[in-house]
Amino acid sequence: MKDLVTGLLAGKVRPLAKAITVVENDRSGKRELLKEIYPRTGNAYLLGITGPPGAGKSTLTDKVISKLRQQGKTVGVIAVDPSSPFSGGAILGDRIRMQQHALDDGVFIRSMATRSHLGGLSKSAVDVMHLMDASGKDVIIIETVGVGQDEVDIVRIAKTTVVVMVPGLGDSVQIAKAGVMEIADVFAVNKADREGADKLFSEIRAMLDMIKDKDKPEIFRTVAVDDVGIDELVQGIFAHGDKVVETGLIQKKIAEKAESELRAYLLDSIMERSTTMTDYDEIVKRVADKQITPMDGVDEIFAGLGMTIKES
Ligand SMILES: Nc1nc2c(ncn2[C@@H]2O[C@H](COP(=O)(O)OP(=O)(O)OP(=O)(O)O)[C@@H](O)[C@H]2O)c(=O)[nH]1
Ligand SMILES: [Mg+2]
Repeated sequence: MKDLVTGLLAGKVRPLAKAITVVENDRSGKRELLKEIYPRTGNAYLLGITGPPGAGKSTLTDKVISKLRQQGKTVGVIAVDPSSPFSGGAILGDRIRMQQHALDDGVFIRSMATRSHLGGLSKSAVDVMHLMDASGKDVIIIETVGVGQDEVDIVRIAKTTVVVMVPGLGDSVQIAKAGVMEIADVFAVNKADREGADKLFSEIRAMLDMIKDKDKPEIFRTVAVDDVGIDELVQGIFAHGDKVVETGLIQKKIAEKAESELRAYLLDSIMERSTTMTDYDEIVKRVADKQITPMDGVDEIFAGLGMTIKES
């Protein structure tokens, strides 16, 4: 364990890979490992990239990695639950799309097909992020498919969140519905080589004008496959990061991140303990049979766990 931690903190590739396996598979030693490295985290630039399936997030990530490497920065990538029907066998798709970095020791890419059973960004994704952070990666990119809760979670974790949009997926109402207006720090209108990109650009701008009078996210046009617009996007990302630090918003973000992590562990730990209780199924059945309310069921579970709830 000591060697593992030392190697990891020194930025070595194999200890990092090994540590990730420990965390992902919930192996013994995970707790101790995280405890050792946790104080050494918090230095990486956490960059969220989210958007609908097949929007070109991985292709874009691949190009962003190249720019960051040119700037001498080391990069970690976590692709959470890549599940797009577009790339069919998405993890393989990610490998192919980012394989030019496979032999680069300054880049570490991990695809994870895991998701917390409660939905949202899985704990292990966050723990893997900590490992990469502690191993000294300058930038960690977290790619998530933007459907539902993940987007909200990534926003609580990342310093900057890029929302990737593509023409042809629907009108402005859908943009608004998806909730992306609230979470985007930077927009990338990708596949700008396609028809409808200008229209999408204007729609996003109009929507932002409607809901925000200051701190409007910048919108960039990109053609990820052709490496077009990536320089500007990367500049825009770091400009946002600078602003977050200048305005002091970073403190709020750090606190939110901690709370979000704590919450994930809290919920998981309660669920884990509850569902392994002997009479858990029995309680579920009684709720189904309308013998008790879900609220009473929770009281019984908590009582079974030796916890008491004060009436509020
Ligand atoms: N025309 C065009 N195609 C693009 C562009 N960027 C990506 N693509 C293509 O879009 C498809 C999906 O790209 P990915 O990078 O896998 O998209 P993704 O958002 O990561 O997909 P998932 O992670 O599976 O949701 C691939 O066939 C890419 O080659 C672009 O700018 N223009
Ligand atoms: Mg992808």
